[in-house]
Amino acid sequence: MAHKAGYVNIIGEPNVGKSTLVNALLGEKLVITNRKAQTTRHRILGILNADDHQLILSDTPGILEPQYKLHKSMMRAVDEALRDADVLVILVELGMTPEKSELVLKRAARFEGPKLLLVNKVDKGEQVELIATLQQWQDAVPEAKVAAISALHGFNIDDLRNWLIGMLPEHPPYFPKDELSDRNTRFFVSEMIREHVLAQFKQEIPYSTEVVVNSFLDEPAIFKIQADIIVMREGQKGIIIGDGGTALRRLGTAARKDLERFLDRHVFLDLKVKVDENWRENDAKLKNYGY
Ligand SMILES: Nc1nc2c(ncn2[C@@H]2O[C@H](COP(=O)(O)OP(=O)(O)OP(=O)(O)O)[C@@H](O)[C@H]2O)c(=O)[nH]1
Ligand SMILES: [Mg+2]
Repeated sequence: MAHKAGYVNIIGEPNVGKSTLVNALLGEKLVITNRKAQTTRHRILGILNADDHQLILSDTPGILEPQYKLHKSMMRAVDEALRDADVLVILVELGMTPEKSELVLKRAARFEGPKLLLVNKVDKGEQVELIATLQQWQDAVPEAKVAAISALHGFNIDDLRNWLIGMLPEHPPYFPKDELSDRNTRFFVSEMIREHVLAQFKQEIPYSTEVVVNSFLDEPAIFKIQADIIVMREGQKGIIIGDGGTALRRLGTAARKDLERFLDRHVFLDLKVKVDENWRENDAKLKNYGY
């Protein structure tokens, strides 16, 4: 039996649902999602394994005009995804138009392999609007197969998974068959903590925060995790800690519960908040933080 394997790389504007789509195709929550834009900062692979195929899904940061060095690193991750894709998925959402999607379409035009253009969040609109929208995208990207999905509600996801598997080239597996991602547990621990920062805090805080896991001790009955929440100003530190430490305690409790589910073990989570004014602009710091 011939084995199929390949990279299906998903690109699109911030917040269109790329990470939600990766989770939906995997059938489990791997990558973090949030209603705020710029949630994903790295390229992250999610791997779907079966006896005769290996579908490698690549989540990427949303495409934007870089404002600082962190953004530049995020856009390098997108460019890397354009280079090694076997299939490119261009994700847009209902309400967007090709005219206003130049940043994404220009990048997608550089890719010469098979393309899917998927209109996500179709649960939010009417049927007539959808038909016109699909036609608009088909005219703008004639070489792509265009389809409607709802990543959040699972609409067309099973069909999509089958199409994608059908489009994979014959190739031996790229990763051992028991691997679910190219990222390690420690990476997902820091992302889960950051997801709770995104969920609990507003305005500039999500964009100014990085989470660094300093120690991750696997002891018989418990994981002991110490992580720093890095922010850019004293004021942000004060907000994250909250009056008498209440906000930080709430964050710690919520993150710990998620981590216990993920690690299937009791977790002791020690969070510290630190200020590092220019981490988003400093090459050495970005490198140190994995960008
Ligand atoms: N109604 C609806 N909402 C969706 C759908 N898919 C995703 N969302 C929501 O859209 C928001 C953004 O989803 P993400 O998956 O984080 O989007 P993303 O493209 O990965 O965003 P960035 O990583 O910031 O670029 C979240 O609030 C999702 O729940 C959908 O099919 N329908
Ligand atoms: Mg994302």
